[in-house]
Amino acid sequence: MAALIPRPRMQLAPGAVHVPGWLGVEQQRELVVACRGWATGPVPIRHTRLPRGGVMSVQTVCIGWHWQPYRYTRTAGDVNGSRVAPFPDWLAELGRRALVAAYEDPAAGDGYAPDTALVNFYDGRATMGMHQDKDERSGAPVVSLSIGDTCVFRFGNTENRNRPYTDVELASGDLFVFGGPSRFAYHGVPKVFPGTGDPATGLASGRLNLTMRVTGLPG
Ligand SMILES: O=C(O)CCC(=O)C(=O)O
Repeated sequence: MAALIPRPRMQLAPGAVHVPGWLGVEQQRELVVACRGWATGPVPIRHTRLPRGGVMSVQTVCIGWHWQPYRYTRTAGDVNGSRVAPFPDWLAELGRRALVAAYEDPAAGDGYAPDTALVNFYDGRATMGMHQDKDERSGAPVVSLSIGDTCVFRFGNTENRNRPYTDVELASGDLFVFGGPSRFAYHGVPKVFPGTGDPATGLASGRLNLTMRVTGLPG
């Protein structure tokens, strides 16, 4: 859906770039279909359990490598013990194109080889607290794609989860990349706005977010 007020590409901090409306509706539909497939197995989507007994409000399914607090494994010992679905080449290619678009540099995607993606589903009440993506042994950028309901994405600093931070709205089709000096910035999702997505994406309600990462792990 074309925005009434154009939303320009914006660099929030060095290495952290928001590209509104990067994915067209057809690409979003294809991603929704893929995510639905991964959500059913071999490792089904679930609410991640935290070591201190909490349960995350988002539902997550991983591909390539399975993330559980706070490590990556090939098999999902905290779910059903199965090996996660492989990370497809087409998604890695999408990741490379995302870097070219975000950094406006035709060479930005060269050598980028994401090997894991976390797919998060937010219902209208789900949120994600401020955290760093730091279980990867690589400083390669994180590529984030959003589909469905708009959310408030809070992008902070690399020191702690408090201010200074910037709130941006991530809408369906938006790309957000954080790499370079921003790679280990704290970030989170304090709010989702139910009913703001476009059902033409194939997602009738809720928000999907897919983050591609490079684990830096062997094999
Ligand atoms: O949903 C989002 O936009 C952010 C997801 C996120 O921070 C994560 O998966 O670590």
